[in-house]
Amino acid sequence: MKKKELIEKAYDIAKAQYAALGVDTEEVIKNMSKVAISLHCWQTDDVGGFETPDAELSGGGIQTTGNYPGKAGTIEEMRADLEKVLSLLPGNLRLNLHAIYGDFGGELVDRNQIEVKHFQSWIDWCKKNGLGMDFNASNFSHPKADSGFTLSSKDEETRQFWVEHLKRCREISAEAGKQLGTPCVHNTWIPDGSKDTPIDRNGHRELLKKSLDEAMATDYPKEHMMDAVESKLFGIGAESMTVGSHDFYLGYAISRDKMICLDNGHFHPTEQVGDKISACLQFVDQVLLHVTRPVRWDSDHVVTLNEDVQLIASEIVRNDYLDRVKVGLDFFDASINRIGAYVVGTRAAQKAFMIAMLEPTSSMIKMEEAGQNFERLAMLEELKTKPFGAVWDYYCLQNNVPVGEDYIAEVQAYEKEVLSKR
Ligand code: RNT
Ligand code: ZN
Repeated sequence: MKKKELIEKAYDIAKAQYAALGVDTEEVIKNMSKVAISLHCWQTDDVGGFETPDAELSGGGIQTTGNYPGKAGTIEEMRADLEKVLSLLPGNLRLNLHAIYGDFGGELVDRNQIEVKHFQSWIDWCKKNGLGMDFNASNFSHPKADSGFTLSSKDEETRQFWVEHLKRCREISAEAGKQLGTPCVHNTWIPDGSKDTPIDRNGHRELLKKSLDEAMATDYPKEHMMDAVESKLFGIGAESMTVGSHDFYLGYAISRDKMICLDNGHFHPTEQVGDKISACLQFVDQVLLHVTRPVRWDSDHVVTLNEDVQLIASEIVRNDYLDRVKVGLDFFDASINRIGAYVVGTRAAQKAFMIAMLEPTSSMIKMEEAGQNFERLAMLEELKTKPFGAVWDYYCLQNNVPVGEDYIAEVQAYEKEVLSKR
């Protein structure tokens, strides 16, 4: 039997099996277009950016490990890599850009000088590729971040420098959202914190609040840009205190009508971001996610289809929160083929959403409300071995992207033809 026929046949059987549970797989496939995943540009080059030719990630307690050959060194290489990635992914995608990835044309443009013109070619690229764009201020890999404090710095010049950076990033975001006709989510994450026990936690938090208020004083229409703030528990070199903790930013987001960004590598290892979504959404309008895979710490391993990611997706789908939760990815593994990393990680997140949609939620809520907890547990277990893969394969086939493991060969070919020659 031909491969295509096999996929279709398997899908027909799966469709009937899910129908028996009251789940319409055709509807699920249609609804997958509502899941927009923002592809973080920084997996292409280990968060290096284009400010200087050999830029490397430094500071801020985030780091890549590994030096697998073939990383993107120029904007052209990065775009070629992203285009390859896009060709291997089904579904609705966006681009998530960091400010250090501007099109600076070899000129040294400091962070407090960036302008829309440095990102116009990215906006055009997004338009050409049918993508929405999201954006991030870059408060790391810079001498003015070396002290460990940026927006919460007690050095007024340093603080002002980063306030200016953030202002400009928001302006660029608003313009990108305007031009592309879809709101650009601007996320603020800063590394500010202290390696050893600080005395004045409060002082830095007051400064961070002040800086954010100053930088966000300009209101942009929500159709153009939305602000998110990202908390963190700790970083390497900032083990004892993080200024922008979860309590801080949740309070900030609620009081200023901002989005809270939940990165699932930024909490105590037994906390689940999936559990936080419905809690936060009682009080904030929208949530931004950084989906990642923390291994023992905020290691930013490539996302896989694990229980944490599944709970996140299930919570969003069960509660019909797809329009209130924006999904971004945040991982950077320099030890494996970077294109492959994107495909594995993005597909894993997409699979989690599809699995969530294949759940007969309303009948399971009925069980729960009737106190049928054995039945609920049994269903949760049984659903794990339903033929999800057949629906996923069919979805990829319909989207004209490689089905199942077929993308491996495509990534290998790209490595041979392009990456290995860099
Ligand atoms: C760092 C945060 C932040 C970064 C990116 C590069 O711990 O997760 O989101 O990973 O902005
Ligand atoms: Zn993050």
